[in-house]
Parts: sequence; structure tokens; C-alpha cells
Amino acid sequence: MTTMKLDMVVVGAGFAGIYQLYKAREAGMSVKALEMGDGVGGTWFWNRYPGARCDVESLDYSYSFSRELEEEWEWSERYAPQAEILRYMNHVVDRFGLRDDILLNARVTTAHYDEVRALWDVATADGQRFEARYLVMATGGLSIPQKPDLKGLDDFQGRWYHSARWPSEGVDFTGQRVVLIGTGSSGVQMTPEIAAQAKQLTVLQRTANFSVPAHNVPFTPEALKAAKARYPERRAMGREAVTGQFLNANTKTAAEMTDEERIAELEYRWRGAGGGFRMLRTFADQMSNLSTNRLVAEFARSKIREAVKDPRKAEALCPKDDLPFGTKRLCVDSRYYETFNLPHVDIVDVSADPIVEATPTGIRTKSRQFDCDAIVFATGFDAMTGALKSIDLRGEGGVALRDKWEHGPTSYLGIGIAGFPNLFVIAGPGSPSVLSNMVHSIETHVDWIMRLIQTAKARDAKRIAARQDAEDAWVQRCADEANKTLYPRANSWYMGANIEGKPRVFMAFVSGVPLYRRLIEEVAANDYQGFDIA
Ligand code: NA7
Repeated sequence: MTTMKLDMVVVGAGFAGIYQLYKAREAGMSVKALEMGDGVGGTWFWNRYPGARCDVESLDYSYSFSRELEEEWEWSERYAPQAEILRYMNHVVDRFGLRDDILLNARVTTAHYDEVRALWDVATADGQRFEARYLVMATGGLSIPQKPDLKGLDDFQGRWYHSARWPSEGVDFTGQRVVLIGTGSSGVQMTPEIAAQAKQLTVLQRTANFSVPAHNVPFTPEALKAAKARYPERRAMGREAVTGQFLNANTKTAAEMTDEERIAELEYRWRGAGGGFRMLRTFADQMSNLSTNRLVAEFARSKIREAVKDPRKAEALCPKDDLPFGTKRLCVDSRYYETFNLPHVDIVDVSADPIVEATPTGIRTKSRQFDCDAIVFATGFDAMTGALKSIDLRGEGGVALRDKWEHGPTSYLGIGIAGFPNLFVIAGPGSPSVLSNMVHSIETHVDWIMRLIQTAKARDAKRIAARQDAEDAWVQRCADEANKTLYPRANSWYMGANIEGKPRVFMAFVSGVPLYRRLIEEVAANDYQGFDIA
């Protein structure tokens, strides 16, 4: 097979890959996006489980680069369901004429840097080969599902499913006994939907996490029109917000408020005027001051006890005191806790009684057997590094990224990796992306990378390389920022703690989108300090 010669290869055709492709094309580059799925959409292509929807408001979780696109697309609900987001992404691909440059079913297996020619050699599982100056990894932070390595699963006589590999034709659980494993965002979204069909639903929970009400509502035409009229203002406020979406953050610490004011603030956010992620911004110091965080955690627990009538179930669902509020990814739900009031839905704490194996008739924990017709894994992902490490990526001196990252991911600005010139990561480890409105962060990254590439082009440079000292300093900066917060206290996927044997490193830049943008803009203004461009 011949090798296709390009300016850029983009790996992935989710939100990041689509926008990178658009920008590279706009700059006149020859470019292909290689996508392992048989459709575009990334996360929104794979995660089709019942109840899947975005928990960032769709008006924010959407591209901002085209005012026309913003105007013409009609979101049906405050939080769009998966199928609608996928339609939106397909619309973007067609509207901007990108489809011809996306190759589907093209899983990248190897990418090797050729030092002499300063090019990347890229190959796919089906034997296609590409040669490109630039390689952009738009592989997503949550792309490689984690199915617990369960003994006996092959002998299970029912059917089993993973949230991130859901059958496209859907699953009908009517009349079935279902065991659901996992209570992160996917499990929390699926629970009410499966409960509505199943004869019996048993949720096996290893760690109770916090979940807050979404207050999802359909948009009326008037509400949507009014929101769109203020779109530029909304985007501008999002850019200046810690998470890249406007959450009406309280600028006061808990200590600066009276007891009545604190309660009023908590209630205001819980009840919807501020629902969803706005609970993360109830007090200015809630992610850094444990006693302030406890106010929010205790309030959330009181709401769980209010919602769940059976005290045994309520206690099981209440997160323990050693998990600060928001340090595991906060879940945003629609009637999750209320679902446990149904007599056929139960929650089982398996923290002290771990799942041991699948049996022909169900799941066995250390001390109990749960017979069922279907097992649903909502057990998450090999987050942040999984997709990048699944590719045989080799930089200068043939060094493999897997080896370089043996003790945890390192990067410069979350964008470049020392020893891997001309390779850029979008929304990767070391960036604030996973703690932010992902689409906003993706646009920030792609725009910045494109400016860097244009700078290199203007100088006729062939190689853009992050320097090791710059990477070391950035890794240290990320660790220092994380250590000022409560985030490292949780066994979260942000820490790599959900995968056995994975190094425990806080994998994101924790101090927010505006500070991050200021830092990367300073780097750009200082002639891309920390990058060698030659
Ligand atoms: P998450 O958030 O990683 O949740 C996975 C859940 O599965 C979590 O409750 C885990 O418990 C649980 N889990 C994982 N392995 C096991 C085993 N072996 N036994 C019992 N329970 C297990 O993934 P999601 O798909 O829900 O959400 C991913 C992201 O998508 C989310 O954060 C948003 O960004 C959107 P644990 O807490 O590790 O004890």
C-alpha cells in the first residue's frame, strides 16, 4: 500500500479532531483525521447507553468558532441527550465540508518519529500508512473502557454490556433482573432508565460519589431565542470562568458569610437556579478548605437522606466523610436518588465485600451471590493516558511514550511532550481540560497549536520540540497547584486511582481555564518559550 503524504495527521474525530481538522483545512494544510469508530463523534459515538447526556449545558458544550453555527443549531434541552450531540457533530462535519478528510475504521496502531526528516510515520490496523509533519492526538481523555477483569465472565449465561460500548440497536431490559456495576456519571445516568424497564435492578457500588440534580428542561423557542441573543456575552463569561462555563461562582469564602447566608447559597444552587455544576462554586474556598468543603458535603448528604426513604439505602448512597465533595468527578443526575425508592431497585455497598467473579447465573461478591439476566458495567475508563498508551508511539531515539510515561504522564502545558517533536496533544494530561467545559478547552488548544504551527511555518522551521526543562517545570507546577487543593485526596480517575497498578499522579492542571490561558498566552508572547522551533 502506498504512503499518503500529508501536512498533518489528526488521530480521532470527536470534538477535538473535528475542530483540528477544520482549522488545519482553513490554514490550507493537507490533513486527514483517522478515526477508529465507524462514525464520527468520539465519546458521543461510543457512549450510547440509556440516559447518556452531557452534564455541561449544551449552550456551552458546543463549538463557539462559528456564530452562524450557534444561530442555526437548535438544542432541544438544557442538557442534550447523546443522540442529539451526535447529530450536532455530524451536522458540523457536513456543514463545513469535512467528511472527505475523515477516514473511519482507521485505528492508529503505530506512530514513529523520523528524526532525519522531522516527519511522523503513522500506520493503522488495516495497513494504511501516512507520513506527516505534524501529528495531533485528539484521542480523548475517556476513550479506553475499563471492564473489570472478572473471572468467569465468559461462562455467564446472560448478556453483559459496557456503558462505553453500547449496542447501537439498544437493549431492552423489560422483565429482566439487572446488576449494574459502577456509580460514576454513567451509572448514575443509567440507573433511572434501566429501573424503568427492568424487573429488578441491583446497583453494586464500590464508592458512593456525590450527585447533584441537573434540573434538565426542554428549551421553549422563546428561551432558546433569548439565550442565543446573549450568546457572545455567555461565551465571554465562560472564558473567564474557572471551568470554561459560567457557573455564577460565589466569590466569598464560607468564613465571610453568616450561617443563614451559607444555607441560602447552598439551597439556591441545589434548587436549580444554579443546579448542576454550580454546586462546585458555592464557596470560593470549597475545593481548598476541608471544613468549607464539609459544609457542602454535609448539605448534599442531607439532600440524599431527604430523597431516599429507606434509611439503609440512604446511608449506603451517602458518600463517606473521607471523600471531599467534588474531588471525584461530580455527577449530575435526573432522579437518581429517587429511583431507589422503587421497591425493585436496590443499592449494595461492595466496598467491604468486593466483587469476586461472574458465575453462570450472575455476580458473586466475597459473601453474596446476585443472580441476574444482564450485567451492566459502568466501570469507567483508563482515563487520560489510556488512548495514548494504546498506540505504539515512538519519539526521538525510538523512545516509546509508554516507557516515558511509566511513572505517570508528563507534558509541557499539556500540549507538547519532550522527545516527541511535532506531536501535539489536545485536552491531554497536564491541561485543565477534564476539569472544564471540554469543548471550550479543545478550541483553546487547537487555536493555540495552530498559531504555533503558523509561527514555525513563517520561519520555514521543520521541527517544534518541547524542551525537557520546560516539561519538568510544568509537571512541577501542575503538582504544586494540585497540592493546594483537596483533589488529590480522592481515589479518582483524575489520579489514575481507578486502574490497578496505574501510577498515582494528579493528571490535570487544576487551577482553571483563565489562569491556564494566561500562562499559555505568556509562553506564546515569549516566542513560544520552552519550545525549540528550528
Ligand atoms: P467513572 O466515573 O470512572 O465511574 C466508574 C464507576 O465504576 C465508579 O463508581 C467505580 O468505583 C466503579 N468501578 C470500577 N471498577 C469497579 C470494580 N472492579 N468493582 C466495583 N466498582 C467498580 O466512569 P463513568 O463512565 O461513570 O464516567 C466517566 C466520565 O464520563 C465522568 O467522570 C464524566 O467526565 C463523564 P470507584 O469510584 O472507583 O470505587
